[in-house]
Amino acid sequence: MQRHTTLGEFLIKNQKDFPYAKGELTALLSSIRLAGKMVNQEINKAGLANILGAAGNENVQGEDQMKLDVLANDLFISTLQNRGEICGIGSEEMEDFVSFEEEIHKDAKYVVLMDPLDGSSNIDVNVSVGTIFSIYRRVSEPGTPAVLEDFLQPGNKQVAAGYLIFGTSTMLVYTSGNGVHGFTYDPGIGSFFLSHPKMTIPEDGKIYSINEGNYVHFPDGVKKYLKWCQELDPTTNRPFTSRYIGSLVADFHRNLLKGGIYIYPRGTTAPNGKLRLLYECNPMAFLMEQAGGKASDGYRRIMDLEPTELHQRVPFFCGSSKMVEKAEAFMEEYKN
Ligand code: P6P
Repeated sequence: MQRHTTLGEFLIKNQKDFPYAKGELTALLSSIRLAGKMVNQEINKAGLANILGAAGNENVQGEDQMKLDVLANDLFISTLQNRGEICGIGSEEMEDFVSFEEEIHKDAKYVVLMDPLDGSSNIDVNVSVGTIFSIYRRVSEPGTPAVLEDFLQPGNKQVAAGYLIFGTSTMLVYTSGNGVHGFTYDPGIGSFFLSHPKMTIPEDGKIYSINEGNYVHFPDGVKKYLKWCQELDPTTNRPFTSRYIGSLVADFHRNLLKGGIYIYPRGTTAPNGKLRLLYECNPMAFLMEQAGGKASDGYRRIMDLEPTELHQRVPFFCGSSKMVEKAEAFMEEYKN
């Protein structure tokens, strides 16, 4: 009987691709898979279990912390802490990173940065949300507490990255530097199955994703690019289509499959843009480059930016290489 490969089987078959000790990536992704299943369970019953609505707290970003944000953060931390491979986690939902210092962590070589539930403001209206994760080898000595430098590494040092998207179906999409692979969750069996091997983004596209409500605050280069996208020119498939879900993982996933560009630029209300470098832009940039696309801050490659703070924000241009290059050309021409 023909059947799809499970995530576990795929990881075992391909662990030679992970340039470190055998089985470590499998263990890392297995714990993310387990936490993903638990978060999926909670999201699917959110409307019933009175876990909708703000938890009454604010996260470090000053945003209302939805109850599921808190739950997702706790689930991922408790699951990842039970692995010996990880010595610490940085999360959008926590001001500082946490360091794991139990006996099982004495040989831990990795740290994880994550946005446990991105786009969570969409939960109440039943729109797709996601989890984003980024994995690095620690730079400090194994057996010692994790330090900030373990987390403030440029994106080009990532060993793996991915996301879970909780949409019409739940998927886990990851890369460890050998292409991008997508797995769809079958809740009846409780397993993720390989549904999208070697995902690649079309070199060009005609979908642009940006919150045009902020138009008045955009840099001139973005304004000029948007007007270019909206001009009538059938020879270049214009006008393009505007699609913006307000959930980075959902917009990214659609563009990855169909081609397109996602832009969150700087603006007077967000002088450095809104998205965070370490646990949103870097992991998505790693995936995008592995899928044949590009990711920059409008000028510089995202994965070459040297981080200075755990929650720092950067402008984000990400998608089909030809679309990102066109937007960057406008940014260069109308630099302000
Ligand atoms: P705006 C969600 O809060 C998020 O971080 C991304 O998932 C999403 O693309 C963006 O912010 C939406 O921001 O300002 O357009 O509502």
